[in-house]
Amino acid sequence: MESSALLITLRKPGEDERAVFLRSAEIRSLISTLGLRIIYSMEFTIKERINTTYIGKGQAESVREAVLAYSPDEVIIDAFITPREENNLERIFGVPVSDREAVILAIFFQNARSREARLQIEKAEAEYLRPRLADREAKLSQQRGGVRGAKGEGERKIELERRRISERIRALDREIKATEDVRRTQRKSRERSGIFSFALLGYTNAGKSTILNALTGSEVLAEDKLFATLDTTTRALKLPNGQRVLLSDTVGFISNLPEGLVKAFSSTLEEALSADALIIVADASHPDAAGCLEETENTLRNLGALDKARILVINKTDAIADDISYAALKARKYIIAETSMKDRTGIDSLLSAMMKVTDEAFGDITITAACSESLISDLYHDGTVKNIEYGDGEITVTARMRKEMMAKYMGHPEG
Ligand SMILES: Nc1nc2c(ncn2[C@@H]2O[C@H](COP(=O)(O)OP(=O)(O)OP(=O)(O)O)[C@@H](O)[C@H]2O)c(=O)[nH]1
Ligand SMILES: [Mg+2]
Repeated sequence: MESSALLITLRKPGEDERAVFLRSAEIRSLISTLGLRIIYSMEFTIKERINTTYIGKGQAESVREAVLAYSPDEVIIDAFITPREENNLERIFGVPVSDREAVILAIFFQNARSREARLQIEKAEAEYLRPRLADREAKLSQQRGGVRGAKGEGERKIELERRRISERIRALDREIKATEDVRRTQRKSRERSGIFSFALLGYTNAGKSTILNALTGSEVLAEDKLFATLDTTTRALKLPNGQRVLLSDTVGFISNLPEGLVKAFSSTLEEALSADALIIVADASHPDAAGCLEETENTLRNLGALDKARILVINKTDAIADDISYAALKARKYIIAETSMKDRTGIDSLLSAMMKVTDEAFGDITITAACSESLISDLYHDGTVKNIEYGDGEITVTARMRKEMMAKYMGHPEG
């Protein structure tokens, strides 16, 4: 049977209705991605965070009454609460309490398929749990009152448990590092190959995996679920002008992604961010498409990745939700392609945008030299040879290569 939850959403006094609505819609879709049914929801206005319970005493009391009336399996509060607040609320409500971080962690856990994603999420979860155990320990020692020195049975158990978690985190770190090393080596060899690479990035559920699949004929899992993708997948494709490029799909963004998860998935993202150019996907069917794009841009800016060549794909144009948001997307200073993967429209404009970006990064170079000169073999290595003419002991080669590779040929005849 599906589990049920009582949802608590919060607002600040005088807060904009739209912001409250959007936040509520987001936590609801996170909860439904988890497969939980919301049987009752309550919204509280919070002037200031109340020490030890986050929400006010009267508010907590009314939640307790609702819990008695509706018997949810748990209470979810759309906030980041401290372990201590969580404990206190659990005591008042009599059922487990989860915050926004716990919900997102649970989704990541549910969706982790690869070994690396599983290791990363296990680490994030262990780190989430560790201070929570510490707090339970503090509570126990309070209960022990004035007795100092001798440790209670419960406390010893928690200490053991904490040590076990710390050891597990260290072991996970080692395993994660090993998988990262493998990936880094693969990435290095891809980079050495000189093939131009694009990374698909954007808010979760925007359609990144669907676009990867459509462009490369892959079958990466794409579904109407938040955080369906947790790994970076890279595929090759040939643009209509014959240029071979790589395309990577990766984990999506969301507003207020818990710090632990950002850290856990930073190496996965790092791989995507090493691409030569970004394809940022916006979801026109999202009621706050422009806000989601801003969130994505801010995240990328913080990661130092917003100065690369970039394309904005406005996807799901078959289901535009908000005209103002849509207009705000179109006003962005990007190379823009509008697509509907559902109607299969706009794929050509995306491919054209990709060719425009690669055209800017590549150029043709022609070199005439003796056949035996190493420059000629370098040319084969650094670029794609387009034309060869044989002369008297000489050879004239035209190759297409990245502009930044051309420097060493400059100054050479016809170089
Ligand atoms: N209506 C409509 N739905 C689309 C379109 N493109 C993708 N979708 C649907 O949107 C949902 C999410 O697509 P994904 O490709 O999984 O999105 P994603 O960006 O990879 O999402 P995460 O991996 O969860 O971050 C799926 O149900 C797709 O079928 C589109 O153009 N129009
Ligand atoms: Mg995906």
